[in-house]
Amino acid sequence: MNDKIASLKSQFEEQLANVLETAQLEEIRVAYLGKKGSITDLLKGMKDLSNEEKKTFGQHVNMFKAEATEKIGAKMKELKELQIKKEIESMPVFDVSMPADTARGSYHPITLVQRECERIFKSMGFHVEDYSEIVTDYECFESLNIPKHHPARDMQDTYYLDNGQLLKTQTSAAQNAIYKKYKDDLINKNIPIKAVFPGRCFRNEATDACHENTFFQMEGVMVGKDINISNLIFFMKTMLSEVFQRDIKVRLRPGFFPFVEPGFELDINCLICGGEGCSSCKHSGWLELCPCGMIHPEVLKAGGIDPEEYTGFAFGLGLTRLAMMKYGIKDLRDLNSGNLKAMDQFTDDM
Ligand code: FA5
Repeated sequence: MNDKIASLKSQFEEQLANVLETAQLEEIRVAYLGKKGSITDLLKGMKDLSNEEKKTFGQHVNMFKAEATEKIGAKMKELKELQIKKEIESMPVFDVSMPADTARGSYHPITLVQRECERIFKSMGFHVEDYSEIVTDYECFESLNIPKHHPARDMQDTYYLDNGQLLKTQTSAAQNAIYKKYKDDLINKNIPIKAVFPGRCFRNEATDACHENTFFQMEGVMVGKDINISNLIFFMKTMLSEVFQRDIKVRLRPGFFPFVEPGFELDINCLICGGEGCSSCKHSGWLELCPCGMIHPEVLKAGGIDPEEYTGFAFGLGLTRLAMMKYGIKDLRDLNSGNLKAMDQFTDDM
């Protein structure tokens, strides 16, 4: 019987030495230690032995069983470690000294033109103000001489909240707050109000190459003694020549906005088609960019400023359209597309 153990042992050792995978090892475990395994069979065969033989043979079989169990366990550990090592070796090498990935992202074209405009107006003594995107009906319309049921509201349908507030349709919605914020300095210290306030605007309208439902404007106001249309034209011209760094053809034509009198539309010659007409400018050769005008007396009054003593101008620059012209983007909807590849080509690294 002991010979039987010895030959099984050497067979086991040989098989174990040739194992390369865990599945193979499991097969060996079952073949020797399983319910119908060879070692289990040896134990079962002991019933025919004498008590004395049972004692020594049983001892040897149990020693072999313990030894086989331990060796299978150790082999399993070894194979698993080998497997992990192989996986690690097959992973791509992470080299800390490699140069950084250059596709790091960049500022959005609208952010770039907004910052450029802020820089230009700051250099001319304007404050840059921030204002909320959710405003009241008073801020967006009534304080701007647009009472309820005024037809001018039809042009600026927007998204309303249950509490009656709305997503602002125009940056003009901040005018009233700005006048109230700075009027004391104007009245008591004769410091003119000079502020620009960029912001996101929302309108429920059909979109096309030059209209989005979400777009950016930058409002600007200047209020003081004897402010007139020449001042307005000067600031508009300076801003455009600084942004484009070259002469740009513009035209000023009458425009109606209830909060200015007189009011103008400032159009820019389409830089996509050079004025010949294309889908970006609705085939007119011109793009409405910056409506403006002299602030209506009722609007100054609503802001706590006496229109008999002070005058001012206001403008509402279409920042999204300015980015479109500056970067030659044919369809401004691309600007909201979130397509990094499309945007990357227009912008600098951060
Ligand atoms: C206004 O929003 C007035 N608040 C501007 C203003 C301010 C006039 C102060 C007088 C004094 P308008 O709706 O035209 O005006 O919009 C102004 C500019 O915003 C447009 O010339 C255009 O450049 C841009 N704009 C308007 N609607 C959209 C739109 N749907 N998509 C992209 N840009 C738009």
